[in-house]
Amino acid sequence: MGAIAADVRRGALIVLEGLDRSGKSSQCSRLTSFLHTQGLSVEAWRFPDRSTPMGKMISSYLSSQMDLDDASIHLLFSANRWEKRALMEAKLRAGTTLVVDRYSYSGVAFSAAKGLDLDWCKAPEAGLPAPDLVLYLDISAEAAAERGGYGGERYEKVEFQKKVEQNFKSLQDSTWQNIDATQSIDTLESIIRGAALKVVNDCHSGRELSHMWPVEKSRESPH
Ligand code: NYM
Ligand code: MG
Repeated sequence: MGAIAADVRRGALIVLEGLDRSGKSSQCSRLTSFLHTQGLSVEAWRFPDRSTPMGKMISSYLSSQMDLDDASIHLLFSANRWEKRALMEAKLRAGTTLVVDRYSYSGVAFSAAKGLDLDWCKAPEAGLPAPDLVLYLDISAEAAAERGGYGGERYEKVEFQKKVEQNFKSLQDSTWQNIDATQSIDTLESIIRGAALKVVNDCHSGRELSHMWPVEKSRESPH
């Protein structure tokens, strides 16, 4: 075998996606604690990462303190992932599993819901580390809205979220697992644990880190 062992037992990139109020944040913290109890090196991340200067601009845009051109804020969300790329890759290759609350799929689904071209929205994401597993917490926009209402940020409106939902569904690829998010929190947690352990194991066994966008199974067909 080769002498380069850098990718041996690398961590997994696990992303949770879904509409606002779909339960992603709770499940991300539950999953992170669980993986930690399994003796794994794991960190919880989220996008947008509001702690950086770019993230602070995004945050003021979301709270409507600042207006930005639709294309421009789209690129800013993407740049907020790119500024974390080197660190993400370094952590993964060093064996840390990352549990990430939203990623490129949110980036495309929300911006395209404003009318921007879907393929144009995907372009700046190409080359970022690709998730090994995307857990999509599937809930209708109406059911999500009934969960104690929205927080008042931009995009938190049923009509808009319906478009986001359609876009999410058109972005599904072979790394996705759809999970009915209307199930109980504990049921969801156990489904998510199982899926996560499996992918962590795959990554430990040599599954290579790939980059956005994952090749869709249908496009691999010889026809
Ligand atoms: N959002 C999130 C985007 O529009 N583009 C992106 O690239 C990402 C990561 O930001 N309504 C939207 C989705 C959410 C909002 O996210 C804030 P959160 O998870 O509610 O903090
Ligand atoms: Mg939100």
